[in-house]
Amino acid sequence: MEYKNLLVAKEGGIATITISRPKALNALNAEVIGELYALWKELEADENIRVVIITGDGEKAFVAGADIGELKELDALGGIELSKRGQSLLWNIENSDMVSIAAVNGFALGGGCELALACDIRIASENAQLGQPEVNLGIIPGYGGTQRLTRLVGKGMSKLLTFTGDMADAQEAYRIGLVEKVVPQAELKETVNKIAGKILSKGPKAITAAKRSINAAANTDLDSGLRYEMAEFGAVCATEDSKEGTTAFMEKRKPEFKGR
Ligand code: DAK
Repeated sequence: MEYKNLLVAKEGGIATITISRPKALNALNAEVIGELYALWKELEADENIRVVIITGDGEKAFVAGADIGELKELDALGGIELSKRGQSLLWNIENSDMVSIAAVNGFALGGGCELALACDIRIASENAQLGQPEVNLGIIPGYGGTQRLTRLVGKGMSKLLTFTGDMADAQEAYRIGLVEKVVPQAELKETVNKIAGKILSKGPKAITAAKRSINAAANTDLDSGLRYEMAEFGAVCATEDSKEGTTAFMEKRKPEFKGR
Protein backbone atom coordinates (compact mmCIF):
# COMPACT_ATOMS: atom_id res chain seq x y z
CA MET A 1 0.00 0.00 0.00
CA GLU A 2 1.10 3.58 -0.70
CA TYR A 3 1.23 5.93 2.27
CA LYS A 4 0.94 9.68 1.88
CA ASN A 5 2.17 10.61 5.34
CA LEU A 6 4.45 7.75 6.27
CA LEU A 7 7.92 6.75 5.14
CA VAL A 8 8.65 3.09 5.67
CA ALA A 9 12.05 1.41 5.57
CA LYS A 10 12.62 -2.27 6.24
CA GLU A 11 16.04 -3.69 6.92
CA GLY A 12 16.94 -7.06 8.40
CA GLY A 13 13.98 -7.56 10.72
CA ILE A 14 13.65 -3.88 11.64
CA ALA A 15 10.99 -1.59 10.17
CA THR A 16 11.32 2.16 10.62
CA ILE A 17 8.18 4.26 10.32
CA THR A 18 8.74 7.99 9.86
CA ILE A 19 5.61 10.08 10.32
CA SER A 20 5.87 12.86 7.79
CA ARG A 21 3.55 15.86 7.88
CA PRO A 22 6.26 18.47 8.31
CA LYS A 23 3.97 21.47 7.81
CA ALA A 24 1.97 20.48 10.89
CA LEU A 25 4.91 19.16 12.92
CA ASN A 26 3.78 15.62 12.06
CA ALA A 27 0.43 16.07 13.85
CA LEU A 28 -1.89 13.08 13.70
CA ASN A 29 -4.93 13.75 11.57
CA ALA A 30 -7.48 11.03 10.74
CA GLU A 31 -5.56 10.18 7.56
CA VAL A 32 -2.30 9.59 9.44
CA ILE A 33 -4.09 7.50 12.07
CA GLY A 34 -5.72 5.44 9.28
CA GLU A 35 -2.38 4.96 7.53
CA LEU A 36 -0.62 3.96 10.73
CA TYR A 37 -3.41 1.49 11.46
CA ALA A 38 -3.11 -0.09 8.00
CA LEU A 39 0.70 -0.11 8.07
CA TRP A 40 0.78 -1.73 11.49
CA LYS A 41 -1.45 -4.55 10.20
CA GLU A 42 0.83 -4.90 7.16
CA LEU A 43 3.92 -5.17 9.38
CA GLU A 44 2.19 -7.69 11.65
CA ALA A 45 1.62 -9.88 8.61
CA ASP A 46 5.32 -9.74 7.65
CA GLU A 47 6.93 -12.45 9.74
CA ASN A 48 10.43 -11.08 9.12
CA ILE A 49 9.72 -7.87 11.02
CA ARG A 50 10.32 -8.13 14.76
CA VAL A 51 11.21 -4.60 15.82
CA VAL A 52 9.51 -1.40 14.71
CA ILE A 53 11.02 2.04 15.22
CA ILE A 54 8.62 4.98 15.11
CA THR A 55 9.96 8.49 14.61
CA GLY A 56 9.01 11.88 13.17
CA ASP A 57 10.27 13.57 10.03
CA GLY A 58 12.77 16.39 10.53
CA GLU A 59 14.62 17.51 13.62
CA LYS A 60 11.89 19.48 15.33
CA ALA A 61 9.02 17.13 16.05
CA PHE A 62 8.27 13.52 16.75
CA VAL A 63 4.51 14.24 16.67
CA ALA A 64 3.08 17.55 17.97
CA GLY A 65 -0.24 15.96 18.87
CA ALA A 66 -3.55 15.22 17.30
CA ASP A 67 -4.36 17.66 14.50
CA ILE A 68 -5.93 20.58 16.31
CA GLY A 69 -7.68 21.94 13.20
CA GLU A 70 -9.41 18.61 12.76
CA LEU A 71 -10.28 18.29 16.46
CA LYS A 72 -12.02 21.65 16.28
CA GLU A 73 -14.49 20.28 13.73
CA LEU A 74 -15.30 17.02 15.53
CA ASP A 75 -18.86 16.26 16.53
CA ALA A 76 -19.73 13.48 18.99
CA LEU A 77 -19.94 10.70 16.41
CA GLY A 78 -16.75 11.84 14.67
CA GLY A 79 -15.03 11.92 18.05
CA ILE A 80 -16.07 8.36 18.79
CA GLU A 81 -14.88 7.15 15.36
CA LEU A 82 -11.52 8.88 15.75
CA SER A 83 -11.22 7.55 19.25
CA LYS A 84 -12.00 3.97 18.20
CA ARG A 85 -9.42 3.95 15.41
CA GLY A 86 -6.73 5.76 17.43
CA GLN A 87 -7.17 3.74 20.59
CA SER A 88 -7.13 0.44 18.76
CA LEU A 89 -3.99 1.50 16.85
CA LEU A 90 -2.22 2.21 20.13
CA TRP A 91 -3.58 -0.99 21.68
CA ASN A 92 -2.28 -2.95 18.68
CA ILE A 93 1.16 -1.39 19.08
CA GLU A 94 1.29 -2.05 22.81
CA ASN A 95 0.09 -5.64 22.54
CA SER A 96 1.90 -6.61 19.36
CA ASP A 97 4.42 -9.45 19.34
CA MET A 98 6.69 -6.95 17.57
CA VAL A 99 8.79 -4.71 19.81
CA SER A 100 8.23 -0.99 19.28
CA ILE A 101 10.75 1.76 19.97
CA ALA A 102 9.81 5.45 19.84
CA ALA A 103 12.74 7.55 18.62
CA VAL A 104 11.52 10.84 20.08
CA ASN A 105 13.32 13.37 17.90
CA GLY A 106 11.59 16.57 19.10
CA PHE A 107 8.13 17.61 20.31
CA ALA A 108 6.01 14.65 21.48
CA LEU A 109 2.86 16.33 22.67
CA GLY A 110 -0.69 15.19 23.31
CA GLY A 111 -1.45 12.32 20.92
CA GLY A 112 2.28 12.28 20.03
CA CYS A 113 3.24 11.65 23.64
CA GLU A 114 0.50 9.02 23.81
CA LEU A 115 1.89 7.29 20.72
CA ALA A 116 5.34 7.20 22.36
CA LEU A 117 3.73 5.88 25.57
CA ALA A 118 2.18 2.96 23.69
CA CYS A 119 5.63 1.92 22.43
CA ASP A 120 7.71 -0.50 24.46
CA ILE A 121 10.74 1.79 24.78
CA ARG A 122 11.32 5.54 24.31
CA ILE A 123 14.70 6.99 23.34
CA ALA A 124 14.82 10.79 23.13
CA SER A 125 17.11 13.29 21.48
CA GLU A 126 18.40 16.13 23.66
CA ASN A 127 15.98 18.61 22.06
CA ALA A 128 12.88 16.49 22.75
CA GLN A 129 9.99 17.94 24.72
CA LEU A 130 7.18 15.72 25.94
CA GLY A 131 3.84 16.55 27.48
CA GLN A 132 0.06 16.29 27.59
CA PRO A 133 -1.05 19.88 26.89
CA GLU A 134 -4.67 18.97 26.04
CA VAL A 135 -6.06 21.03 28.92
CA ASN A 136 -4.78 24.14 27.11
CA LEU A 137 -7.42 23.29 24.50
CA GLY A 138 -10.16 22.49 27.00
CA ILE A 139 -9.90 18.72 26.40
CA ILE A 140 -8.12 15.81 28.05
CA PRO A 141 -5.81 13.13 26.62
CA GLY A 142 -7.89 10.74 24.51
CA TYR A 143 -5.43 8.13 23.32
CA GLY A 144 -4.75 6.57 26.70
CA GLY A 145 -2.50 9.31 28.11
CA THR A 146 -4.19 9.45 31.49
CA GLN A 147 -3.67 5.71 31.89
CA ARG A 148 -0.28 4.95 30.32
CA LEU A 149 1.47 8.10 31.57
CA THR A 150 0.25 7.37 35.10
CA ARG A 151 1.53 3.80 34.94
CA LEU A 152 4.92 4.99 33.72
CA VAL A 153 5.64 8.02 35.91
CA GLY A 154 3.16 7.67 38.80
CA LYS A 155 -0.01 9.46 39.76
CA GLY A 156 1.44 12.69 41.10
CA MET A 157 3.80 13.34 38.19
CA SER A 158 1.11 12.40 35.69
CA LYS A 159 -1.25 14.90 37.29
CA LEU A 160 1.41 17.60 37.43
CA LEU A 161 2.12 17.27 33.70
CA THR A 162 -1.51 16.86 32.66
CA PHE A 163 -3.06 19.56 34.88
CA THR A 164 -0.43 22.18 33.98
CA GLY A 165 0.01 21.18 30.34
CA ASP A 166 3.74 21.83 30.85
CA MET A 167 6.30 20.15 28.63
CA ALA A 168 9.10 18.09 30.15
CA ASP A 169 12.42 18.57 28.39
CA ALA A 170 14.45 15.47 27.56
CA GLN A 171 16.45 15.46 30.80
CA GLU A 172 13.35 15.94 32.94
CA ALA A 173 11.55 13.24 30.96
CA TYR A 174 14.51 10.94 31.66
CA ARG A 175 14.54 11.86 35.35
CA ILE A 176 10.87 10.98 35.81
CA GLY A 177 11.08 7.78 33.75
CA LEU A 178 9.10 9.02 30.77
CA VAL A 179 11.98 8.18 28.43
CA GLU A 180 14.60 5.48 28.93
CA LYS A 181 17.61 7.24 27.37
CA VAL A 182 18.63 10.68 26.07
CA VAL A 183 21.20 11.12 23.31
CA PRO A 184 22.34 13.96 21.04
CA GLN A 185 20.06 14.32 17.99
CA ALA A 186 22.91 13.21 15.70
CA GLU A 187 23.20 9.91 17.60
CA LEU A 188 19.49 9.11 17.91
CA LYS A 189 19.16 6.94 14.82
CA GLU A 190 22.31 4.94 15.52
CA THR A 191 21.41 4.43 19.19
CA VAL A 192 17.92 3.22 18.40
CA ASN A 193 19.16 0.94 15.61
CA LYS A 194 21.73 -0.54 17.98
CA ILE A 195 19.06 -1.31 20.59
CA ALA A 196 16.80 -2.77 17.90
CA GLY A 197 19.67 -4.93 16.61
CA LYS A 198 20.42 -6.20 20.10
CA ILE A 199 16.78 -7.18 20.64
CA LEU A 200 16.76 -8.91 17.24
CA SER A 201 19.72 -11.05 18.25
CA LYS A 202 17.74 -12.67 21.10
CA GLY A 203 15.29 -15.54 20.93
CA PRO A 204 12.09 -14.16 19.35
CA LYS A 205 9.79 -16.32 21.48
CA ALA A 206 11.58 -15.19 24.63
CA ILE A 207 11.23 -11.50 23.70
CA THR A 208 7.50 -11.95 23.05
CA ALA A 209 6.98 -13.85 26.30
CA ALA A 210 8.91 -11.20 28.22
CA LYS A 211 6.92 -8.40 26.60
CA ARG A 212 3.59 -10.06 27.43
CA SER A 213 4.68 -10.71 31.00
CA ILE A 214 5.93 -7.17 31.57
CA ASN A 215 2.72 -5.76 30.06
CA ALA A 216 0.78 -7.97 32.46
CA ALA A 217 2.56 -6.27 35.36
CA ALA A 218 0.77 -3.02 34.57
CA ASN A 219 -2.62 -4.65 34.23
CA THR A 220 -2.86 -7.15 37.07
CA ASP A 221 -2.15 -7.65 40.76
CA LEU A 222 1.18 -9.27 41.74
CA ASP A 223 -0.20 -12.78 42.29
CA SER A 224 -1.91 -12.90 38.89
CA GLY A 225 1.18 -11.36 37.25
CA LEU A 226 3.46 -13.98 38.79
CA ARG A 227 1.13 -16.74 37.63
CA TYR A 228 1.15 -15.20 34.14
CA GLU A 229 4.97 -15.11 34.15
CA MET A 230 5.02 -18.76 35.27
CA ALA A 231 2.85 -19.79 32.31
CA GLU A 232 4.97 -17.80 29.84
CA PHE A 233 8.14 -19.26 31.38
CA GLY A 234 6.75 -22.76 30.93
CA ALA A 235 5.89 -22.02 27.32
CA VAL A 236 9.39 -20.75 26.46
CA CYS A 237 10.96 -23.79 28.13
CA ALA A 238 9.22 -25.88 25.46
CA THR A 239 10.77 -23.92 22.55
CA GLU A 240 13.68 -25.08 20.41
CA ASP A 241 15.25 -21.69 21.04
CA SER A 242 15.49 -22.27 24.79
CA LYS A 243 17.30 -25.56 24.17
CA GLU A 244 19.58 -23.84 21.67
CA GLY A 245 20.31 -20.91 24.03
CA THR A 246 21.20 -23.08 27.00
CA THR A 247 23.15 -25.61 24.90
CA ALA A 248 25.12 -22.82 23.19
CA PHE A 249 26.08 -21.44 26.60
CA MET A 250 27.34 -24.82 27.76
CA GLU A 251 29.23 -25.30 24.50
CA LYS A 252 30.70 -21.76 24.76
CA ARG A 253 29.36 -20.64 21.40
CA LYS A 254 26.87 -18.08 20.14
CA PRO A 255 23.28 -19.30 19.97
CA GLU A 256 21.48 -19.50 16.66
CA PHE A 257 17.86 -18.75 17.40
CA LYS A 258 15.24 -19.80 14.90
CA GLY A 259 12.10 -18.39 16.48
CA ARG A 260 10.71 -21.84 17.20
N1 DAK B 1 -2.15 20.24 15.04
C1 DAK B 1 -2.15 20.94 13.88
N2 DAK B 1 -1.15 21.76 13.50
C2 DAK B 1 -0.10 21.91 14.34
C3 DAK B 1 -0.03 21.21 15.57
C4 DAK B 1 -1.12 20.34 15.91
N3 DAK B 1 -1.13 19.60 17.02
N4 DAK B 1 1.13 21.56 16.18
C5 DAK B 1 1.75 22.43 15.37
N5 DAK B 1 1.02 22.64 14.25
C6 DAK B 1 1.35 23.52 13.13
C7 DAK B 1 1.22 24.98 13.51
O1 DAK B 1 -0.12 25.41 13.42
C8 DAK B 1 2.11 25.62 12.47
O2 DAK B 1 1.41 25.68 11.26
P1 DAK B 1 1.52 27.01 10.31
O3 DAK B 1 1.08 28.14 11.15
O4 DAK B 1 2.99 27.07 9.94
O5 DAK B 1 0.62 26.69 9.16
C9 DAK B 1 3.22 24.59 12.29
O6 DAK B 1 2.71 23.36 12.78
C10 DAK B 1 4.47 24.97 13.09
O7 DAK B 1 4.08 25.16 14.43
P2 DAK B 1 4.44 26.50 15.23
O8 DAK B 1 4.61 27.66 14.33
O9 DAK B 1 3.44 26.62 16.35
O10 DAK B 1 5.88 26.12 15.82
P3 DAK B 1 6.53 26.62 17.16
O11 DAK B 1 7.93 26.18 17.11
O12 DAK B 1 6.25 28.08 17.39
O13 DAK B 1 5.77 25.81 18.32
C11 DAK B 1 4.79 23.87 19.35
C12 DAK B 1 5.87 24.43 18.36
C13 DAK B 1 4.83 22.36 19.24
C14 DAK B 1 5.12 24.30 20.75
C15 DAK B 1 3.40 24.46 18.93
O14 DAK B 1 3.21 24.19 17.53
C16 DAK B 1 2.27 23.83 19.69
O15 DAK B 1 1.98 24.18 20.85
N6 DAK B 1 1.54 22.93 19.04
C17 DAK B 1 0.35 22.31 19.59
C18 DAK B 1 0.75 21.26 20.58
C19 DAK B 1 -0.45 20.65 21.24
O16 DAK B 1 -1.27 21.32 21.90
N7 DAK B 1 -0.58 19.34 21.08
C20 DAK B 1 -1.69 18.62 21.64
C21 DAK B 1 -2.84 18.62 20.67
S1 DAK B 1 -4.28 17.96 21.41
C22 DAK B 1 -8.79 12.03 20.93
C23 DAK B 1 -7.60 11.42 21.16
C24 DAK B 1 -6.48 12.16 21.31
C25 DAK B 1 -6.52 13.52 21.29
C26 DAK B 1 -7.71 14.12 21.09
C27 DAK B 1 -8.85 13.39 20.91
N8 DAK B 1 -9.97 11.26 20.76
C28 DAK B 1 -9.91 9.90 21.16
C29 DAK B 1 -11.12 11.77 20.18
C30 DAK B 1 -5.30 14.26 21.43
C31 DAK B 1 -5.30 15.57 21.51
C32 DAK B 1 -4.09 16.31 21.26
O17 DAK B 1 -3.06 15.80 20.95
